[in-house]
Amino acid sequence: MLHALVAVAFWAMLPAYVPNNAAVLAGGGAPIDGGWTVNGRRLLGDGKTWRGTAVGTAAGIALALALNRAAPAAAAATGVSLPTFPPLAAVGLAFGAMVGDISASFLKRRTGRERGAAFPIVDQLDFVAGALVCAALPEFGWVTDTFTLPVLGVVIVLTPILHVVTNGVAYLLGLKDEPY
Ligand code: CTP
Ligand code: MG
Ligand code: K
Repeated sequence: MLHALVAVAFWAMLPAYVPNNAAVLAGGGAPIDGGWTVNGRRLLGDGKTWRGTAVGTAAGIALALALNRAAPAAAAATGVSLPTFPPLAAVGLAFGAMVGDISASFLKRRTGRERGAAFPIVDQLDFVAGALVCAALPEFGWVTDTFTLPVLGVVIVLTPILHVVTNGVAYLLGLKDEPY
């Protein structure tokens, strides 16, 4: 029972998890805010780039399409009914994860946090909120069918743990400047 919930939660959120990690690998180049400041603080900061956002979104969409192909075999192997991603849900999850992360940077700058500063809980769940909202806009029924309350509960508990572990590993590998 719990293993099925965890499997569905992880599977359904994967297209939203991967964009952040792909953005870290691809990041660099022109910042989205073009250096703009508001009240002396950057609108978003140098950590949110066009390239990171584009590559992150593309990676999430590509992963969703790969999961769609793998779903029958994965379901047979695990005995768990795993969801497939309608195209607009795939785009919403991947792009929404980036939008959530970018929105958090906007909030960080407005609250005086410099680029790279930690913002506990927001750092760990911003992309979940962005992904679910942006997937629900075009595919509301799919989101409510897939992310039932128990699945959503697992997502909210599991995501911060995964986030801390993957970012810690990326930091140790020298891919990321901070371990969060
Ligand atoms: N990145 C990017 N574009 C994005 C998101 C991330 O290029 N849309 C890259 C940047 O190189 C960024 C790194 O991934 O520095 C780590 O991402 P993150 O921790 O989200 O950014 P921070 O540098 O910590 O900046 P912020 O304080 O605004 O979150
Ligand atoms: Mg950071
Ligand atoms: K972040």
